[in-house]
Amino acid sequence: MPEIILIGGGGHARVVISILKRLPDYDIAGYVDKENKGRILGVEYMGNDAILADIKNNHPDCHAVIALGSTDHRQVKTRKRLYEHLEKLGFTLPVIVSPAAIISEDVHIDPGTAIMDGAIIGTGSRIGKCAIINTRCSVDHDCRIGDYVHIAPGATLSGGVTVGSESLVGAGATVIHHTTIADKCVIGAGAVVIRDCTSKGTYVGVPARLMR
Ligand code: JB2
Repeated sequence: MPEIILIGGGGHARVVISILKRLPDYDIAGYVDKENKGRILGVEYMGNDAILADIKNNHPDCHAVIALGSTDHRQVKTRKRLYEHLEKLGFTLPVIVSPAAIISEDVHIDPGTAIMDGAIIGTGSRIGKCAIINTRCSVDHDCRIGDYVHIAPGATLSGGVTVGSESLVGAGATVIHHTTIADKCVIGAGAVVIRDCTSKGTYVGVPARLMR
């Protein structure tokens, strides 16, 4: 079985580990974090990011999953930086799909993206690289989700929604059908988006409005 390492050893990483353990696909070799958090769910600490090149040299077929999930916008930048670094080092970043997710026919998901427990992806949807479709999200038919996007737990995207790259959709937010969210937007938890969010910024409330 191919080996996989996790990048990050926090809350989201523990959720990813619990999914990986239910999949028949990988042996978890360890996790890489800025800090040594000891064993997490039985997974050993390997070192900080400086060790990644050595890991790749010693385990040429090792895969990697970026397991940082915070809805803090800085974390999106960190995930992007780490993804580009891991690609340069030659790691493969597979798509991780929870066995408890439902993925319809004719869905395309780019590398490095994780689909968590209870998520539903409707037919015709396209999901970019290194995105997180978190626990119990609903992404209905024909959605377009950009690179590094995080759809937080319980968010609902109706059919034909576009979410631009590096955007975050907060927990429990609702986005009505055929609306577009620009790149680098943050949609607050529980917000209801009924109009396009055309410029980068933070949108909150019901209906969602750009915060000044
Ligand atoms: O550059 C980095 C780096 N920056 C932060 N490289 C590596 N290898 N690791 C990094 N980290 C590590 O990510 C931190 O040291 C920390 O251990 C981990 C982030 O953990 P935290 O628990 O703070 O956040 P999370 O992203 O795992 O989970 C948050 O977001 C999820 C979506 C939590 O708030 C969860 O509750 C939430 N479900």
